[in-house]
Amino acid sequence: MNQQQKEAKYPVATDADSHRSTLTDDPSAHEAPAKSGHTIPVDKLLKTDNRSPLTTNVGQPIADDQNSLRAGERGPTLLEDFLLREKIQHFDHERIPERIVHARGAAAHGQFQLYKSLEELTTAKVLTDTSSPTPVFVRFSTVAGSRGSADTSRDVRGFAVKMYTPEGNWDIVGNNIPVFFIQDAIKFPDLIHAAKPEPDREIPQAATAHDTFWDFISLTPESMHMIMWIMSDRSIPRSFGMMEGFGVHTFRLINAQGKSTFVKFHWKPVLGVHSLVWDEAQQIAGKDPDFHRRDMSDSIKEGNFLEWELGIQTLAEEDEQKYDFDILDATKLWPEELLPVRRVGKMTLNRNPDNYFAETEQVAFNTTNVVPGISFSNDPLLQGRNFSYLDTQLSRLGSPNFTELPINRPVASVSNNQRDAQMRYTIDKGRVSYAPASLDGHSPDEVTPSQGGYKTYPEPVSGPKVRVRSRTFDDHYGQAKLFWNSMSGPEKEHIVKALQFELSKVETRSIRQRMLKNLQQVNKMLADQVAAALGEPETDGLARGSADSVEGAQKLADAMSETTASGGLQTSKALSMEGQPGGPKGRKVAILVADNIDVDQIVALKKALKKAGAIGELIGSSLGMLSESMEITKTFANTSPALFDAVFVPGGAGASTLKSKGDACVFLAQTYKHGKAIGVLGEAVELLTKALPEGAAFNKLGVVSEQNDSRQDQAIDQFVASVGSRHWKRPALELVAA
Ligand code: HDD
Repeated sequence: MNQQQKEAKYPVATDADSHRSTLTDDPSAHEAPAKSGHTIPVDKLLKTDNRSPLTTNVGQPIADDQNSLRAGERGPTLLEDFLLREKIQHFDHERIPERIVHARGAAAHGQFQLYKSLEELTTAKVLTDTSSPTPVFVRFSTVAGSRGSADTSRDVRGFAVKMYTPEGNWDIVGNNIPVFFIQDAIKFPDLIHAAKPEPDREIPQAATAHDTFWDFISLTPESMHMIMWIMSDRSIPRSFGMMEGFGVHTFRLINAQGKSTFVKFHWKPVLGVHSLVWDEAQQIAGKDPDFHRRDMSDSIKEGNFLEWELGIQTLAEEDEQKYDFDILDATKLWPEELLPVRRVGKMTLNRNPDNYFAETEQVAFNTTNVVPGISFSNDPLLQGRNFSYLDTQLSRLGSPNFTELPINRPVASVSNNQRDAQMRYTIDKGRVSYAPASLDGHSPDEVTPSQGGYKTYPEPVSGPKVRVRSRTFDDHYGQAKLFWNSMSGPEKEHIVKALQFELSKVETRSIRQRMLKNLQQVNKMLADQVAAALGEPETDGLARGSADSVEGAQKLADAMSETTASGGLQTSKALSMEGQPGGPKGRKVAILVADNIDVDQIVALKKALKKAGAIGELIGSSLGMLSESMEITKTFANTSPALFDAVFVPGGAGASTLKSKGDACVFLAQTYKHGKAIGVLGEAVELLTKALPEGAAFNKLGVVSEQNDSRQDQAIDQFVASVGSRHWKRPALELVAA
């Protein structure tokens, strides 16, 4: 490269673009791009300038970054080459340990806006001050897989929210399931060791379908309620924005009079709760392992922000013992029919992080990050978590100064006598780093509770020191039954199939049999259906019947159990995903195309989709322009129907060409099988006839087909309206070859 070429590639820096990121708190000192929402410390530290001259980490300008320093053109590399050594050594140390659980995650920035002050319940400013929104950073994760595993593994999803409040950071470190596997934190290492890949061969990755997991579960009946959730479609969400979030534990809110109220936190997605089916989840894991994180960042980029309402369930202190479940037991939920969820504010995720490592990887959540007016209950799982999070950040991020990392810094000012340690950035002035101190620049003053200082709720406690589990935690099956009873027929079928899949992968028969015994405690029909797939005898002489047959499906739908520990409820509507708000918003439609397809219909469809908040993507045999303004962005080879919520084929001669393409037929057949919306117009109706078996649904159950030109607009509207719905009961499903 001659000098002129070099200058063209690396333009000479001007004063305006030569600054680097610094640690000043003055936002005007940087040229951070315009952002929506509030500024938090991480924004102020954003390095926006990549056009300045290349330098080492101490600012020495670098003239040649392509060649190391050698003794002679073909000679050995010299130790003197400090440029080579700095670059390679920095690279050698780039990785930090991944999280011990929840290693794979994706995050976004946003804000929380409270609707109305909750001052009757709490003094927390974030829950009493409606005047301005609180900045938030939210990380979603899977639990068992490594950082490079797939998004759509069957797993709990972490739902960790960091609120940068004026009284310090408040973290709700929750999941998308309201209960947990175990009641006591002392069992957490066992649970995770059992769920993670088996230690001899490190198999399987990001999957619970293996012996050690089910061995532990089969010997841990308290996990059965959680198992019902995990085996339901809740553990394979359609997108992060279509999941509920739960704080899981019982917390306390404390008001200005010092009165405490028990509380559970919920995040209710505005788009409703929706899931994939297992077949899709497995395909997506291969076709697009980044499915969820891509969906979130694309949605935000397109202005389709993700939204949840914060919900609270509250319980008066004096009602602590009112129900037949213990509110300190994290394997139990509070049925919403008994204790309704009050929606108190809205969280909107509207900005993608700028740098995965600096923000999403380095963010550190902690259940002890609470603010005045919010406190803990004695839930033994929460108490153990309150120890674990700070501890894990120390080893993962390497120093107690991890709170100084930009993403972890509070907006509230920090002032104390803690000093030094590795990677300290703050430069504390003066001689005083102790209290009490009389010397100049004396220590920061304590803040009394009346001035807003944090005060632990003075709950009276007494009793002998004992290692026991309270008898009030004894009921392990009652709420598992409530969950089972509350499922619709198709939801029950999906649970059965998930258990059949998982347990059939367990190699040790005694573990499978022990699991069947546990399942019998939840529901005999459920256990029998699973036993059938495992080649085990029926348990109770109950007629087995395949869930695939109409009678079998009905029997399963009708199979109920007598509940306990559920406050007298036999079912709870809130537990089922059926009847959730739905529709096309946030959905993706595959539009199959070939040369000479009807472009006007695509224009009309895209317009209708846009209006409904959905998007359409063109899929053809190769990339390229279909018309002057319409681009084919995916090929049959690089995508899959599993990545879309619906499929549409316009009419025209091109639709007839698609008839000779097996790929197009598979696209339609699989979309039919997975119960998703299909729209075909004109000549494409014949394509659909070819793709589906005899007896399949046409013009009903989410399949829209219209040959008549004059009715195409209505057909498009009808198709768009059915995008986002699933039709589980389509005829001839067992004949579909896909
Ligand atoms: Fe945990 C991470 C949620 C029980 C110990 N946990 C972690 C994350 C979430 C949860 C969302 C990821 C945070 C992030 O995105 O960085 N954990 C839960 C929930 C639980 C739960 C909802 C039960 C109700 N966890 C739990 C127990 C323990 C831990 C009982 C230990 C006693 N969890 C950890 C951890 C992690 C973690 C080892 C790993 C990475 C991290 O903390 O920052 O400390």
